[in-house]
Amino acid sequence: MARALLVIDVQVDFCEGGALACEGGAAVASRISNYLRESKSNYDYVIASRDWHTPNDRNSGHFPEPGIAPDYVKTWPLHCIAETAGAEYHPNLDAELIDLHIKKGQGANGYSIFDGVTDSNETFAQLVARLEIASVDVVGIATDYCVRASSVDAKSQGLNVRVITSLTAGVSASSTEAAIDEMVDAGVLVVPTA
Ligand code: VGL
Repeated sequence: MARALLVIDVQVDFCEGGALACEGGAAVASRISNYLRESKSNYDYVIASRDWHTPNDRNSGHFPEPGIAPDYVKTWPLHCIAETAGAEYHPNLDAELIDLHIKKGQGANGYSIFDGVTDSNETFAQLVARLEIASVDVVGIATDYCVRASSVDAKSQGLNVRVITSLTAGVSASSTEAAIDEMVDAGVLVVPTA
């Protein structure tokens, strides 16, 4: 059975200067690159996701109605619009070290990597089954949204799941704390470092 590192949404818009910046995002991107240089051989696959929202569309309520402010809980400023600079991997993430790429959130909230597909339209769940992935370590942005949703889904799909918190950044401290409790309750192993 295989082991994978899931690198969630380390994108320009989720880091400092981006449309939905998470504090520490750019530093997390650098730390993930360093971690990969040291530890890539511990994984059979490195799989990265990107939020890839549909332009000129509310993406199933992920973006507020025009003229309404986002609440930063269920609605968000426009971010990670497909094919735009904000949707690219952050430059501090060494994308050469990624084996497989997943896009999610096309017309949808897409918080979980399980909502995503490869460029050949294989679902993430199909990919996990085909590659016989049994264990995943999860890193990336945001701890309290896409890392949480992806980890909890992976656990509910029967995988062994660890989240490495020093390689994550969150939207807010309070929701990150709540997300860690939720992940632990779901049976995810939450560890500070690998
Ligand atoms: C995310 C909020 C809104 C994430 C995406 O990648 O965690 N958070 N959309």
